[in-house]
Amino acid sequence: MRRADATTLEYVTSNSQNTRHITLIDPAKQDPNTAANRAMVAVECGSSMIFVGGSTDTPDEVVHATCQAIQEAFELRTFAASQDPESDESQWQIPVVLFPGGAHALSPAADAITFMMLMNSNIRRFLVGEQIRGAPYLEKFGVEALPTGYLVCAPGGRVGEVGEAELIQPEDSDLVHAYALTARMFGFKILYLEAGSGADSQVHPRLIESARTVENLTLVVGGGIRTPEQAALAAQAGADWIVTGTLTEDAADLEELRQRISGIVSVL
Ligand code: 1GP
Repeated sequence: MRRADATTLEYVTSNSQNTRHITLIDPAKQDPNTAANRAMVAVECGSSMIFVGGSTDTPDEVVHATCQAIQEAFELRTFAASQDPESDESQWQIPVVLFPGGAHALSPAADAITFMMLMNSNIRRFLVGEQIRGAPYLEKFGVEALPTGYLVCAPGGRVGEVGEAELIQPEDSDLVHAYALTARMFGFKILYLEAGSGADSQVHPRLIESARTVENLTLVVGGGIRTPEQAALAAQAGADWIVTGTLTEDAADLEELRQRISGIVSVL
């Protein structure tokens, strides 16, 4: 649930001294109740946003049930915190944001959506086609669009394959800079540098540094980040936000998840 006094875009693009952390929850990978428990642990450990999405073929109902379960859990925690003078209810005013694989994976229970153009895709569908299908739905249900340029970097993983992305290679710093400028000139507020979920290497810091030189663009970096050292590398290179997903999915239990997310957040 988002704060009442700011849009999600204001929250995402606001200046923060530290790099902030996003926990990505793929609705295809657990039931809604487990997703809500994981999201609560993530927020307790310092995640500042929840992304819901990832897989390419998850139906609306599953995405919606997951968003609803997380929102209800956060509302209950906000209420509980409001009754306790020791607690800070704003801790639970954390946006739940769709990170869709396409126009099928939407939910009116989300606060916002990363409304993305996969900028280095060779397929029209990922440049503008899915967006045209999704836009009327988002308008109807009042889901806030976060204008995002999405750029898949090597190794790229499944999103690189499905999206037929011309992968950005570690040495392509001029190219990533040109993409970042293009994103800003299109009016995108966010640039998401993606290495692919579960990637065996993260986005090269050189690419993050190059994108960072373009002003007025909030940088989100994800894919293949599993350790505090990797998170620190991305943060030092200039990421405003770091996304982790697989880290949450393959934690054996909530205690292990707590340790993993706390470890990442502690170095940001
Ligand atoms: C995927 O960037 C995200 O879109 C997260 O990747 O699953 O590797 O953390 P991981």
